[in-house]
Amino acid sequence: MTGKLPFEALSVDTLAARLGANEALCSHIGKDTSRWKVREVGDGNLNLVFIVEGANGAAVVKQALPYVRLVGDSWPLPLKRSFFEYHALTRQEARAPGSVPAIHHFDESQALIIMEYLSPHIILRRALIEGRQLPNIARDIGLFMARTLFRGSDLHMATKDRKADLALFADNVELCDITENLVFSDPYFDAKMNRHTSPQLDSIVAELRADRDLKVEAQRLKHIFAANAETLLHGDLHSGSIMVTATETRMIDPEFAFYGPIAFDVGMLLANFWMAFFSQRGHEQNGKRDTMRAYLLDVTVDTWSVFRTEFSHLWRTERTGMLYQKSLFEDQGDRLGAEQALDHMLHQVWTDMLGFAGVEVHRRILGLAHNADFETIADEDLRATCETKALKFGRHIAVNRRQIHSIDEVNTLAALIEQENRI
Ligand code: SR1
Ligand code: MG
Repeated sequence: MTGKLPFEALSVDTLAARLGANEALCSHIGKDTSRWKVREVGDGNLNLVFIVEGANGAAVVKQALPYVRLVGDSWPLPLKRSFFEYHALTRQEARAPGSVPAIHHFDESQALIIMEYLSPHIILRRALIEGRQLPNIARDIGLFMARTLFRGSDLHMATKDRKADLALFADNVELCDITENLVFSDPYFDAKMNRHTSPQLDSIVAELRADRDLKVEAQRLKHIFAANAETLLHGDLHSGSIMVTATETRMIDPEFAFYGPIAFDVGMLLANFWMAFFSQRGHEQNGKRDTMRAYLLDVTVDTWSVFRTEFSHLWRTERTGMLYQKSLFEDQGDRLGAEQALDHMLHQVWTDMLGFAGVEVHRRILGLAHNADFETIADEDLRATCETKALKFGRHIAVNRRQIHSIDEVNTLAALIEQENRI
């Protein structure tokens, strides 16, 4: 395919004819298209995703559609998100090598990326719903976040390069707009596309929407999200954007990438572990999930700890950008000054991270885009019980984030709410 043809969505039936001459694809899976097997496996909210198997291997072909797949063509969405995804993947690979799928080919006009087929990886969210404990996720995701978020910022990059990237990703307007509305505003009023488990949640939903402190906090967080262009974010780092095996972890789908606050990726990710925690009660048909619950809380502790430790390490060894220059601190014999500034920064990330986590929990239960952790609980009363606990937890950490000082404190609260002893 040349890059000049007008956009046309691929299908299982047309893919081999359309991409049969693509050198990158052929070199990875074999050029005999009569032996290609194509499956469409996309179950996300936005795009088409195909797995193409040939005589010599397999690859993934991901193509953006000119609308939101979840809603249909009544909600147009530009193809350029594929461009941002491609550029985010190349930066993530450079900053955290081995953490994302390898890119084989990018075609801007067809909005498609051909990339490594990760096998036998499955989506992390699915693994957590099934009650599987992955030993390395906290380490792998904690490192990924620290490395990409530190190395994409003015703490590390040459200011000219960072400003060029800031300008490049600033055009990802429509995907930012989705987050700005779906995460920070829609859950807190009766927005058109919202839905929730009804009638079970009706009263708590009304309570949350009437909660002035919560609404103000959500808008303060939206303000930080929109105004604090600190680093290149993944932008949609939830457990559905991570693929795992027992030992390997890869981050996928950074089409929401843009320059925003460090705390956003961290908060969204931890929120998804806390939602997995609160949903376990709904997945206990084959036995109690007590050890899974304990595992999930341990994962939040370890992820935060790995993130903090690696971020601190990079602060001490790779602080080459224009912020908190070594010339002001270490080079003046003031190592403690640099440590003080680091503490300050990590404290800010901690506080904002809790807020972002709180609103992420809310939007997955009250907004348009729900998650399978709760959605796959068929018994609606049981689902609503799990969701109610998560909503209370989310409200508490968002509104009280400045008074919460440790992740153990957060997890003690989560455990008490889960046991219905608190709030
Ligand atoms: C209309 S898109 C809904 C959600 O799907 C994506 O994965 C993002 O999380 C977005 O908010
Ligand atoms: Mg996605």
